[in-house]
Amino acid sequence: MNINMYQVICFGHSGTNIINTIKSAYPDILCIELSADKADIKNSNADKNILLSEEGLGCGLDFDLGKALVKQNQLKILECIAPEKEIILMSATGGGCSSGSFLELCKILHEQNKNFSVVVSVPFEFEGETRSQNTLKVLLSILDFISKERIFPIDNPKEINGMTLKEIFKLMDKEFVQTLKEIIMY
Ligand SMILES: Nc1nc2c(ncn2[C@@H]2O[C@H](COP(=O)(O)OP(=O)(O)OP(=O)(O)O)[C@@H](O)[C@H]2O)c(=O)[nH]1
Ligand SMILES: [Mg+2]
Repeated sequence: MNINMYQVICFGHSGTNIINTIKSAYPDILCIELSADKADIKNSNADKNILLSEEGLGCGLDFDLGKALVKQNQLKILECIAPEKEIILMSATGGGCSSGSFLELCKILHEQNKNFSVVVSVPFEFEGETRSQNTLKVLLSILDFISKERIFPIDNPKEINGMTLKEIFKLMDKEFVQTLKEIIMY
């Protein structure tokens, strides 16, 4: 299994947790974190971290802001991407970065004729309408930028009774790592 051939790009708060879980399993894989929230960048074990906004307060679930910030930082982001490595974007969609920034980067990579895969999860219904709407926007447009064979969905756990949100998301982080492993082994 040659993890040196791959690079992983993640988004927002969930992105930091996904990357940190990946890094504890595969310390040598190149990871890039994009977030508008300076706390995510501070907590991140990624090799490269890009703070998308100077304020550093996150996107506040604003999909369009997440998109705009990636557009503004396009050159900086493209500079961080290793040209020789396969690109895997991973996102727990629902937030401003994890939906808007993620979708905008898919669009940019498509325009640059770069091949990439995506691994995505969707928010739980109980997380509210705004998050569902953000995810819906991703799902409605993503096929404009990538074919469905390159999209790897993460299922939400069915049995969550008695678990805290933190425990649930930790479980999902592990699913992202498992899917990464499957992509690499394939
Ligand atoms: N795998 C995983 N998913 C998470 C975690 N925390 C939250 N999520 C999921 O990820 C979705 C997006 O949340 P965040 O990552 O916090 O969103 P964000 O991109 O930081 O949003 P903004 O602050 O608006 O930019 C949520 O709706 C949850 O479903 C986590 O630690 N791991
Ligand atoms: Mg956030």
